[in-house]
Amino acid sequence: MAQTPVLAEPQQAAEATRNNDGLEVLETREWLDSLDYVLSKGGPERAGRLLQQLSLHARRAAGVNLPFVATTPYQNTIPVRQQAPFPGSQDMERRIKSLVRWNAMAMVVRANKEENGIGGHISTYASAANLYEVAFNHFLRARTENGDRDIVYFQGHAAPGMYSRAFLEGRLPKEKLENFRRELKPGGGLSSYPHPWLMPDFWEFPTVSMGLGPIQSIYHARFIRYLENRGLKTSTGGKVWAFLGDGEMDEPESLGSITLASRERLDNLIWVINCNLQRLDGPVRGNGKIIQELEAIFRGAGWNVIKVIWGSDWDSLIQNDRDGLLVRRLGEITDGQYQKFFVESGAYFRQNLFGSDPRLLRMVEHLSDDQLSRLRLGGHDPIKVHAAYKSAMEHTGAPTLVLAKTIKGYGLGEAGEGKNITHQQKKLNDDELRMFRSRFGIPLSDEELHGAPFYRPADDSPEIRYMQERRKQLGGYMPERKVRSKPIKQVSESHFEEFYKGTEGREASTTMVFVRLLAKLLRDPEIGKLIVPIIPDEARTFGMEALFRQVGIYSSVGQLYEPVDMDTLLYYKEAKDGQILEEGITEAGSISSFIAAGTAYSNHGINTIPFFIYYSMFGFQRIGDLIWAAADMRTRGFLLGGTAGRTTLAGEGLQHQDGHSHVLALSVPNLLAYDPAFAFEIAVIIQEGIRRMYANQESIFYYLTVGNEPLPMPPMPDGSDVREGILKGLYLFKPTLKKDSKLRAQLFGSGAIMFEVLKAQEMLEKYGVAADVWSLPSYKELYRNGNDCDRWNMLHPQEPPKVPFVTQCLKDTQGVLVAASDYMKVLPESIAQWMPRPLISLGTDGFGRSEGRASLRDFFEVDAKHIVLATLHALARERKIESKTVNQAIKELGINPEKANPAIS
Ligand SMILES: Cc1ncc(C[n+]2csc(CCOP(=O)(O)OP(=O)(O)O)c2C)c(N)n1
Ligand SMILES: [Mg+2]
Repeated sequence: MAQTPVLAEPQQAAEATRNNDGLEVLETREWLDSLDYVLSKGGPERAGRLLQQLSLHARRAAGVNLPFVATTPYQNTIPVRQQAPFPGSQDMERRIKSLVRWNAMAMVVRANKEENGIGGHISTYASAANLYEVAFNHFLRARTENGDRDIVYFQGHAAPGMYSRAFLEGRLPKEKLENFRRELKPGGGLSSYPHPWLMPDFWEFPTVSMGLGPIQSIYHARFIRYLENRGLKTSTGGKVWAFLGDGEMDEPESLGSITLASRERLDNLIWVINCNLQRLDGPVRGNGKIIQELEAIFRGAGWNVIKVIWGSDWDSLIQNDRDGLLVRRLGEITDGQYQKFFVESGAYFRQNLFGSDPRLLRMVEHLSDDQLSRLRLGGHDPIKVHAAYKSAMEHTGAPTLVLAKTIKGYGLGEAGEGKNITHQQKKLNDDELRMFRSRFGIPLSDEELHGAPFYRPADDSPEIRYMQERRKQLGGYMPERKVRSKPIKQVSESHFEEFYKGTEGREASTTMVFVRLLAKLLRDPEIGKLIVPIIPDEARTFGMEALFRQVGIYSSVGQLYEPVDMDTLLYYKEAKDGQILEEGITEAGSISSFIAAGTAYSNHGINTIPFFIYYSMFGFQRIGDLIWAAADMRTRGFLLGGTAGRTTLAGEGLQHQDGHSHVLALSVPNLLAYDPAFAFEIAVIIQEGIRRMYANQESIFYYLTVGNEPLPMPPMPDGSDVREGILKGLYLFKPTLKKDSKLRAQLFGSGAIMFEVLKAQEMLEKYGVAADVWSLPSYKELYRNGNDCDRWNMLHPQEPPKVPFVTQCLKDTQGVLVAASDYMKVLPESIAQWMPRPLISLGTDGFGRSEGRASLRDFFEVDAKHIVLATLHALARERKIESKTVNQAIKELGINPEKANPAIS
């Protein structure tokens, strides 16, 4: 028989060997033996090099192209022999874990007994308990040896487990646990999920809106590097941990920024994804394999991926699987089928998993059906999870992802273990409680079980002593939120003075004013270094390129190339200690940086002051949920909606012109929102913002809209009440000089539309109307104040009533009231109820258009001529003038009364 040319004709060779199965098996065995020899002599690295050379040789000699595979076989990444030994007492930690499990379950069951439908989750923590307990006992450091700390994002709806642990640690009294999800009970309760706003001493990160924890953890880890590279924090090896769900990975925010983490080599970041294969309704990937899918994605993105699939019970099976039959079979089975195995008997498991091949059946013949059904998964095995975390802690040069396979509702048995309904399971009957109790060995008798009582051993019990000792070793309890920074001193008045004077006729946009003020603040010896400018690729749009050179763009590696504009004054300067976070086109990433910088006062004891400037349309509308999370987290800083206003941003059209961010801003309780018209208003607001947030340490943040229309900035009017008026939202900017006129009006303007109002004031004189012009930089502040007064008055019927600020300001005024804004009409209307007479509100309801400013303002009916018309109309309504005068004005002003309504056209 002619010898088969093995390398020259691979296809023929494959054919020949396929015809001769025995030969292939023999040949494979010989190669494997040789490889084993190399492994034993030269170790894994030598073996790896050899395999690479083999593949290279095969490609060169015969064009053998190994198919690209992003995944590794369906087995643990860390082989048994490389597994770090488990340092603790497994028995003690199992007992503690059981106690945490019990009380977490009891908390939800009791809450729902007390108030049907109050909700809560049992099955999520049940599946993740081991992932947390190994971390709490061995890894999560409240304080590292070097004085740093680990930052931990806990999976939001695993909160009962964290409360339960805190109860055992003696940090939360039983009464609080009894009031889980009943925060309004006397003495307070526990919030359903992590909310720093509601539990400011406990929770740090609100994670329950899925996807927000993952992206924030990446930007937080990167921000820590930024602080270190800029010398604001010493590098002491703290890690950022994020515990996440496998279903949660479907959120775009979860995966959208993972390459930033690898690009920035964030080896201070560890993600643990609890792969219980289920989400709320059912399997995450019934017909696929979520662990393999995520492994491919993250390996492709450059992460270090550690799979923890099989527990120690599987070790010998997998080690004896010399030909890889078992691992191949395990890799064939879909997640949906695995879920079925979890709920079925050992016999079913044997028949359906191992029954596909007699050789597989032989591998498990020494195990009974019962033993087979109890083979533990990796995520439930402390030894495997510990080894994975340890390896993650030691990995350098890239972030680590731990993919841990678990069963959702682990331990719930018939009540929901592995079942599709498990996520919603909130009640356990007495039988189910008994089973749970027995499975986890909780020392409660059958009689005691009814009502699912909490159980905490005495302070000096071995379990409590052990867990206290472990936490002491790791620097204290977690989670815990503390304000770690000291207040800053008030910023020097000198930075702001220039803006009070105005621009003496020169035109400047409010964006330019803001950038100039920012440049000044950046030079301040006290706070300059604390400022964090954040921009999603719009610096040139906002005229901020001068800052590139002034303070540099942050880059963890400096600048490894010669910038193309090196010979210009304002070249694109990247530097390791660069101050600007030039985030690229990611508003979600930028707001995550904003949050990291705006919470550094508590997380790291550093008063960084973020200024995040972005296209206003891509703020509240696009990343509103992250802004909501920022509010919950007590983030401090300034959001700047640039190129703001439906008619001030010319040309860009429907997708870009923002006429509603101020309406959306109404919804965020601790956010102050301003639409300033003038340079001095911006100066006053920012000065006050820094004072309140960083000197007074208030848990508020600011939103300012700034426009790009060049306008002459006037000086600040005299009067001690102007500053107060700006901050409270209303002040008289330009009173009429014709006080004795019979026809009177009060006009209100803000933002860029203020200048249309000023024009209207002049035009109205021709119609004999004397109008006062008010600047109204914050509808939100006025709205809030009005509501506050009304509420107080309602609750205190016999006290002298409080008078809303709007009412106070307008009490001595005369004439009709007209407001014009570049935002929706509902904004002025929101405060009309506290005005002394009816208000006509002009606003920009509707879709924007690609057009110039004048046409846009005509189209949306917010320009000077429409303000004039509205004023005349209001006067006619009050019978101060005749309707024919209004008709005449419509003609004179060139208004087409039959034009389509912009609100719906
Ligand atoms: C943005 C968002 N959408 C929907 C929900 C409602 N929700 C809460 S938990 C959950 C399922 C979570 O599944 P997974 O991430 O796999 O976590 P597990 O409970 O399985 O650990 C859903 C849909 C939410 N909290 N956030
Ligand atoms: Mg899940």
